[in-house]
Amino acid sequence: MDQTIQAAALVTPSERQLVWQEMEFYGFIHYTVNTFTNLEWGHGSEDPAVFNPAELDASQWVEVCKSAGMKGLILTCKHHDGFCLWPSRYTDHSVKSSPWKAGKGDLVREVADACRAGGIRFGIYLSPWDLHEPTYGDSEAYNAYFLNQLRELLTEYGDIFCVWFDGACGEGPNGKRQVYDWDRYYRLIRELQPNAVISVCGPDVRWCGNEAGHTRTAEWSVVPASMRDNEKIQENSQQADDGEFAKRIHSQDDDLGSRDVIRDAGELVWYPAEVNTSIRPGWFYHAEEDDRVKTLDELLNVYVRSVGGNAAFLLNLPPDRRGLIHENDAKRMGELGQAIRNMFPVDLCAKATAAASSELDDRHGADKLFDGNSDTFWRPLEGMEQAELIIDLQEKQSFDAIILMEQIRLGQRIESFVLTWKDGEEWKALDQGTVVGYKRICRFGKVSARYIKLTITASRWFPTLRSFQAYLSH
Ligand code: FUL
Repeated sequence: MDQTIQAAALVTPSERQLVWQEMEFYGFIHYTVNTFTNLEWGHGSEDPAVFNPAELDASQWVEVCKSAGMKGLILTCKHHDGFCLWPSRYTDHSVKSSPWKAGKGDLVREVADACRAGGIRFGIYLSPWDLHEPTYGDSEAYNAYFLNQLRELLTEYGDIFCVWFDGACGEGPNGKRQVYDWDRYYRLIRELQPNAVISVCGPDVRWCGNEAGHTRTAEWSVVPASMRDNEKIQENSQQADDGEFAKRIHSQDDDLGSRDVIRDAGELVWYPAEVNTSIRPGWFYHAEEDDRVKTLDELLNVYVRSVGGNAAFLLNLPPDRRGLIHENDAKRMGELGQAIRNMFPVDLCAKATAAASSELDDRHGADKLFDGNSDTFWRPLEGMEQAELIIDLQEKQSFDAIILMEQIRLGQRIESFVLTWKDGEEWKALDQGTVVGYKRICRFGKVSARYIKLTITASRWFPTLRSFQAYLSH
């Protein structure tokens, strides 16, 4: 048995990464002075007086997110222009200098409270790059400023599920050069919000490498430790506000974790992917994009390929100058939620049984695929890299989707699989794929069958499976 492959199979997620992965789909809110100046990247010299939404309603944002089935929301508390959506003690460049609520407003609080009231989780985006703050570029002084701001956000707004650090910086050769003290930022987050994941320029959640919603055919959560290198993440991030970056799809390699890649990669880490894109071309609201909201098909496609492709889906919704998510976007989100519910209405495997080519013992039998318990799972004997499961639906049923989930507490192991269905005495092709990981959604033309076969054609050391579900969309 190849030592590297066994070592790869043994790389497992932290508890915070497991909890985060179960969130699957959550929202991004880009809001700041840019919303009022019609820019994507502010300059840092904006007058806080421009920030004055008359109808801002954070509970509408939360309701829109929930209508699509999102389980959380991340707010740009400070974007690159440096304007703070909370009344930070460390700068006046914030909502307290704006006419909104006569300078008494705190948008971070309003959003955090609305999330809590609506039963979804709250996360923060704090841009390390800051075009306003005078200490930026004086590395030590700015690091102290940044840590102070982080401390405010991490101590005054309740539970935070995610701290999202952007890699973008476009200052060019004549710009200020700030050396970020990432380790101190991370230590503070671990101390104050130990359950929060640190994403993108952080060790817990990996940026998928593009902003266009492109997904990999095989998304590995076990990748070389070098993927966590912030310098590299920053190099690949947006460098200029030219409207082009968000459309580019191949900003990173398509294969980050196959046997060929990991064999000589040295240390491996659990670093699962997040796919982030915006519902419109821009991250911030622009009235001229009101008719350029992504179509339902486009959004569904990204949803299935990300959530159903071992990644999480972070979808941006930019509120407008009123302080509301525009009607067109809100409508599309409602449609998306409905379409997702229609795709997976009732699990047809509730009464199914299964026969496996190998089972470790009774506690890891194939019946565990259908018990709805996220802790239990099927696994074969050690060293069985290939396996076969025949699922008996008890009667003939029609279905057009199958969901597979590995028990990722034990790592990510499946490398390829084939699904077939029994037609008389013949097994006919249904679908095939590469990795499974947390979740793989397989969709195909409707078939009617009593028996389905899952053949795991390659895996690392031995595969696990926590759930097998079948659905007929309507
Ligand atoms: C990028 C930023 O430059 C964009 O403005 C946006 O915040 C996006 C999520 O990340 O790198």
